[in-house]
Amino acid sequence: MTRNPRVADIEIYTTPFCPFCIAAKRLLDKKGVAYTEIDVMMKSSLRREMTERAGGSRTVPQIFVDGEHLGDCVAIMEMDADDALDARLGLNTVMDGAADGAGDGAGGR
Ligand SMILES: N[C@@H](CCC(=O)N[C@@H](CS)C(=O)NCC(=O)O)C(=O)O
Repeated sequence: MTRNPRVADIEIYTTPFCPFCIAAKRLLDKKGVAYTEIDVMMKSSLRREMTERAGGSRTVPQIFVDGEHLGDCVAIMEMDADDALDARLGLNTVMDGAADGAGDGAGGR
């Protein structure tokens, strides 16, 4: 599901029937970013790993970008509401050719 190969390395720890996980994944899908899902349902070692990496947070989902803890579902939704999520996901890079003058400059002086 690599739709944007330039975005950061994103990991999300989940369990299968968790509505917050579904909502978080839906938001990441909407952003068009690829992510690695780590199902901790039957794996206490992975749940422990998640909690350690997330600074003690025990609930799922927990989302990481380039190895750094981003937060839980509500956290990424709040970041998105503040227009801060795209940059954290590596989506604010200038697209090749996309910024070529179409709007700027036409009526410059
Ligand atoms: N505020 C959290 C709530 C997450 C939450 O409550 N997750 C539930 C599953 S939907 C959970 O992890 N419950 C404890 C557990 O499953 O051990 C968020 O936004 O992600």
